[in-house]
Amino acid sequence: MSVDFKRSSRSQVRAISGRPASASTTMELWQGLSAAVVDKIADNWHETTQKYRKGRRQHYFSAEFLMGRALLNNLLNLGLYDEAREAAQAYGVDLSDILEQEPDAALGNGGLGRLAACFLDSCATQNLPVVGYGILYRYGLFKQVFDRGYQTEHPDPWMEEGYPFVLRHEEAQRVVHYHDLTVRAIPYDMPITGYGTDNVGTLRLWRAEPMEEFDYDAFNSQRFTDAIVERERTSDISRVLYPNDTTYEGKVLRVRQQYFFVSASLQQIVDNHKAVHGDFHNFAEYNCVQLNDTHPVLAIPELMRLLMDEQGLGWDEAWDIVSHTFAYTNHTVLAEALEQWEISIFDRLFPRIMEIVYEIDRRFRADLAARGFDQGKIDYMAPVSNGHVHMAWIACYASYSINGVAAIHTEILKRDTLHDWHDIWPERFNNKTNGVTPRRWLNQCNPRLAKLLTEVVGSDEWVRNLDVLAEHEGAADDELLARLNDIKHANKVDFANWIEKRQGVKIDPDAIFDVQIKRLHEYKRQLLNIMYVLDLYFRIKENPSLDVPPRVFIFGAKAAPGYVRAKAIIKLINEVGCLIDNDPEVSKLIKVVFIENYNVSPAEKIIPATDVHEQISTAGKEASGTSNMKFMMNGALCLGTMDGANVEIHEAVGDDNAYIFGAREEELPELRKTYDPRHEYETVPGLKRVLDAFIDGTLSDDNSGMFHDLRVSLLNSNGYEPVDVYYLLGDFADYRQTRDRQARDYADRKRWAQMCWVNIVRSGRFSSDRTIRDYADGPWALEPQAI
Ligand code: AZC
Repeated sequence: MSVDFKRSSRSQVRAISGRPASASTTMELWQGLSAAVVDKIADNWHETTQKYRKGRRQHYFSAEFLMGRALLNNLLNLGLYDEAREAAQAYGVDLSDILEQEPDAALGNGGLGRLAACFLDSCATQNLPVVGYGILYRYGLFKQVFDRGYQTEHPDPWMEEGYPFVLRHEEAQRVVHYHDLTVRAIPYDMPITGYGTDNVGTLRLWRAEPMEEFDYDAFNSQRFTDAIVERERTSDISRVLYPNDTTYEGKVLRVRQQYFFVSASLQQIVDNHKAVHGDFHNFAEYNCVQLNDTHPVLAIPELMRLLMDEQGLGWDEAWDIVSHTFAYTNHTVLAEALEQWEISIFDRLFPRIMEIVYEIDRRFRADLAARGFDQGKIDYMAPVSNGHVHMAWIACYASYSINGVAAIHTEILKRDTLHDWHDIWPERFNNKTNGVTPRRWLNQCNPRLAKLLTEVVGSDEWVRNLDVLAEHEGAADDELLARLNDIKHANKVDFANWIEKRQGVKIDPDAIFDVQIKRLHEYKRQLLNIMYVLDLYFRIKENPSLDVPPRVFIFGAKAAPGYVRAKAIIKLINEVGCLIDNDPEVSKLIKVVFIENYNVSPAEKIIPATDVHEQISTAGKEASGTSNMKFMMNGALCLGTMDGANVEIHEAVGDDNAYIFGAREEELPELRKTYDPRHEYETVPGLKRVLDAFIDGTLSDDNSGMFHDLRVSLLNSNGYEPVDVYYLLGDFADYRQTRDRQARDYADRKRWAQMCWVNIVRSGRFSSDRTIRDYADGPWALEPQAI
């Protein structure tokens, strides 16, 4: 077998480059190794696909899959790592240099997309018959480049040089009809290998192509450009991922994308069911579809259409199937994320779908009226109202299961966001606390810690069953704790080298690495973080002999291109970084580093090197968070509010092993009644100095006024929106105190390591294997199907 893979990769490289491996570029070596992986799994992949066609299966619909890199993950899953390393050596190259060639498949924005990727990994590892369906975006999430501290956005043509991990299946294409356009949907399949199993799952990504290569009539009649334009209009559909995270944008092209992939996927599912089972009476017994947020909710009317118009079922029959097929996951309580589309858009793109939505609406209204609801409530909850189609309401009405992504989030859905639906159909609601895959987020990204865990457990069982770690909590003797500290230090040295090479910044591996990595959003409060740093700067200026441990404050965040305030916060963070760098005294103690173009691959470098992770959202706003779980597994300590999954992490490790601060979700309504940010500004130590620095020339925003606006958003009512919506000034004092205390605690290296160990061994419940088991045992009712 070993000769096998090496030989196969050699011939793949030769076939790709047309040269001997020793004369091929590193990129070609990556291509060749990747192709050899696909070659290796092809038979198992086919067998898995055939097997899954016949039994009950789950279809995971998501507009985003944030996969990151594939080669290393596959090598480790398949046990081919050592052979690949030897092969690389034979070509005179380091395997790690080859791996660095791979572009990130950044087909997602953040948490929601990365969650989908972790889920696929867990489904494959547990032999569950699950297929992911999404869009093969030609351009992934934009590349972020800083220009004088400002974010600029650049296209990410991630597969332009060829990408061996997606396989085009022209023979399985479908046709998607819009009122004004007909396109072909071509599936590209990505193999999803699991750890320690032969099963290979599938992620099917659809790409839009014109019905014919070119409109030859247009060519012949001298309308060359018309022909090209028509072609482009089609390719537009799968051209670009919309770069918004938790905000809804009512772009026609976006709703076209949504319809495109759900229609193509459902056509395939319906055809397959018919081929295997003959008719549709048992469709919902064999198929369930998980809707990852509202983005794929058009699948509901589209399945109605397929069953009625193409398969000849009546409405009631079709509705009975539809209402037993779909399950809906909500990922946010932010009002600005709830998708609603103007009726006129639906009328224009797919009038038949609009007709079906109206009929759903009519029946919903009749149903509620019969239950005695008043007109006001019916209008609010109805699928169609105020000239808009409400995607979340359709999802709630048609789905047999509705879930939130952490315990507190699900409670907020039941109590507030979706409480009207909960009143009527409480049995539909359930919680599925998120998880992350320990393959990528521990075994792969932190080989030193992985080795230690394998030693402690006595095998690599923990990679497939993270819960076993809990049995070894008592293993933490002095020697183990010292090793844990050494591992963290070595990882910090690696990160320091990586960031120096990448961005030219030097950091001290002996400093505390304090990290906040996530999308830039006001509710996530990166602004609160940098306000603390600025306050610390002033405290050190005031008293240069202040006894503070050296610290590096590390940020990674992209802002949606149109989110002006988020971009101002990025600039502010970079400016505070400059202020510190230019100060010879302060820069000896603290430093700010902004990881440019933060993505999955940089996360794999920073997480194993982190001492402290910031999870500081306003309580009630972060549905779950998932980086918190990755950090926990890698032995970093949480500095966080009681929000999202932080609540459950805190529950798992206790007060002694996490740093919790800030107003609680249940306290906030009462606190708000008397909240006066001005008063905080005047009285809370440090606040005034920090906020005044936004406007007194300490920091430069090039006279754009953007820092002034940030200050206004916290202090003065501008008459349009409430002040300090996210309660930064209210939480500042507690944050400062807790963060200071945490930094002091770092000095007791043994005690600190003990806390890290507790976090690691108790992270089992945050494995996505547990989450997927919860789905499989619950709403999916799914059994493993090993080949
Ligand atoms: C995110 C939530 O903000 C985050 O808290 C959660 O952990 C994650 O989903 C996975 O459930 N939401 C999104 O990314 N939402 C959108 C619409 O992008």
